[in-house]
Amino acid sequence: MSSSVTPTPADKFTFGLWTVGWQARDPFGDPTRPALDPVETVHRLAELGAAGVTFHDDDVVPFGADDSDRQRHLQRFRAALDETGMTVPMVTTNLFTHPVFKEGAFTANDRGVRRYALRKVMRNLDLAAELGAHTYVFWGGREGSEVDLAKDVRAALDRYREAIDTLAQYVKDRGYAIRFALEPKPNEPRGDIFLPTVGHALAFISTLDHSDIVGVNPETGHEQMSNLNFVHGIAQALWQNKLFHIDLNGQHGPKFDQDLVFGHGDLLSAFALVDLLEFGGPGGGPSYDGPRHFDYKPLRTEAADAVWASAAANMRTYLLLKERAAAFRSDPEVRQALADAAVPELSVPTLAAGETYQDLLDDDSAFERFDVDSAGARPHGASRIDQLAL
Ligand SMILES: [Mn+2]
Repeated sequence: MSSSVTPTPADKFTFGLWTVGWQARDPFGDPTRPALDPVETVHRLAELGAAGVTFHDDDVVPFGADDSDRQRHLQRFRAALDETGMTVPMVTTNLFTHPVFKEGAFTANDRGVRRYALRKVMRNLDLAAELGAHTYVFWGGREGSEVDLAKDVRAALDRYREAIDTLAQYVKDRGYAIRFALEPKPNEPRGDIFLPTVGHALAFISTLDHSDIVGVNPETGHEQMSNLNFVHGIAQALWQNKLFHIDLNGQHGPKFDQDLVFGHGDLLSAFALVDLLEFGGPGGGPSYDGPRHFDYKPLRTEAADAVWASAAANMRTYLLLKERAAAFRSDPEVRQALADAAVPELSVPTLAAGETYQDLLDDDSAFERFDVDSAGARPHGASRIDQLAL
C-alpha cells in the first residue's frame, strides 16, 4: 500500500461513534453485532489513522443517566481522547430514538416536548464546547409527518426557526466557538422530513436571525435518496459559504438510506466530489478545510472484526480518489478535453468589464449576426471527460 493512501490525522478523517458502533438492528431484524464501548472505538479508529470522532449525546452517556453516571462515562471517554490524541470536531444530539420524540422534537405539536428538546441540546452544547468541538450538527430525523393534515407545516417551520435561533443565541451568549450545520434528509424515519434537501436547508437558513453561524451538513446518501446530484448540492453550499461539515457515504439511488462505505455507491459522483473538495478551491487547492466525516454503517452481514476493515475502506477509498483526481487534473489529455469542452470559459463573465445591457443591445455580433447554427454545431466532448475519469 503506497503511503499516500495510508490515512494520517492530517487527512482530517472523522467517524461518528454510531457508525462503527451500529449493532445492525433494522426494522426487520435484531442486532447482529455486540455493543461497542466508545473507548474501544476511539482507540481502534486512532490506530487506523483517523483524526477524531463525533457523537450524539446518547452515544457516550446513556439516555436519562443522572449527573454522577454522566460524569463517570465522560471521564472514561476523555481519557481515551487524551491517550490517543483524537479530537472531537463535531457533536450532535439524539432527538429521535426515545418515544418522547416520536411526533417531533423542535417541531413537535406538544410544546412540552419542544421545550425538553431545547434543554437536551443546550446541555450537550456545553459538553461540545468543553471538548473543543467547532461544529454542532442538527439532523431532524423526527421533524416531519406522515399525515399532511396532522401537521401545520408553516407553524412547524416557525418553531424550527425559533429553536435554531434560540440555540444560536445561547452559543453566542456563552462565547462558544461553535457553528451549526443542518443536515437535510428527505424521509426515513418520518414519511416526510422538513428541510428535505440542501436547497431547502439553505433557503431556511436565509430566514434566520443568526444565519451567520448556521450552515449545512449534507450527506451523500440523503441527497441521492431524492435522486439529486450530491456534487451539485455541495458545490452550491460552497458557493454560498455554507458548507460547514460533510457526511460522506455511499448510496445506490432512490431507496432506503443505505449508509454504504464511501464510494460503494455512485463511484463517478464520489470521484467528482473528492476532486471538488480537494482541488476545486482557489489555485487548485482544497475548497473545504473541515473534517472529512464518514456517516456510514458497516453492513448488517459483517462480523464485529470486519467493522474496522470497513472503517478503513472509507478512508482508503477517499485517498485513492484523491490520488486519482490529482493525476486526472495533471493529465495533458484531460486538460485538452476540458479545454475542448470550454470548461474554463464559464468562468469568464458574460458581460465584459464595465459593459452594460445597453452595450449588449448595441452589439449586433451578440444577436443579429450571431451564428446560431455554428454555435449549435460546436462539439463539447463531455462524454470523453467522463471516460477519462473512469
Ligand atoms: Mn444516512
